[in-house]
Amino acid sequence: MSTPRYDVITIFPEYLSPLSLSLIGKAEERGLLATKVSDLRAFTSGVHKSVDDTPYGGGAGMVMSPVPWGEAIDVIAEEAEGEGLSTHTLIILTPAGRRLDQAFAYELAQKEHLIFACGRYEGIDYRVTDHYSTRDHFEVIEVSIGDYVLGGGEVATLVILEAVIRLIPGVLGNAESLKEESHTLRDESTEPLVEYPNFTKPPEWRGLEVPPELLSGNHGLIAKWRVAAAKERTEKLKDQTRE
Ligand code: 5OB
Repeated sequence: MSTPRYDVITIFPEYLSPLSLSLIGKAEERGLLATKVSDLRAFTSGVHKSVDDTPYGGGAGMVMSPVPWGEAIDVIAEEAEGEGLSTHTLIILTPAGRRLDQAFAYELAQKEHLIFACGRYEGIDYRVTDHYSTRDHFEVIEVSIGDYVLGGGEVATLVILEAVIRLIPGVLGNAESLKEESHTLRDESTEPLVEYPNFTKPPEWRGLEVPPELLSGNHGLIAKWRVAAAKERTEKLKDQTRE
């Protein structure tokens, strides 16, 4: 694949400043991907730079106008096409969208161009979803990061980008850390397990000892202990969401 590109459209560009830090920032410096944050207000006309209006049909709150969204998305798609990218995946952040999980993150990591539309207020006029769903070279996916309310899509975008970018070949130094991690770890019966607990030095801390199996040097014994510990941890987690 060509270098993937990640665009974010928001009325709070500074909210996305973590993109230039740490793993994502380093990956961009190494040329493994490109990111760009665009201010939705730059695509408004008039002195008030308004991006929202009252909902048709009445009700609380404000709805984001489709007009600046259409302008912004079209300009960004043209810019990406100028760089040789031919298909655009428009991601609209909404609690009504498909829930992010690890399998979905892998799917998104295969896309060459993601455009994140961060809504505020009561969301974006639904014609934006309808329009780009039928446009050539576009697909639209509404995405949620979980069943809770947020003020807007900005933090959800950061979560998705962090999950996706670390899956891009070359971004993580160690391919093993991708193989072994939580939600990928499975036992023989293929029930998904959370990760086993980890320990490091010192061997005793505040009266607590590291499980002796992990100090045994016996790799068969260690593997057995880890599967059992992961099962136990998975069961404990299930208990927390049972009444
Ligand atoms: N809550 N995922 C869960 C979300 C969300 C809220 C959003 C966007 C994605 O915007 C208000």
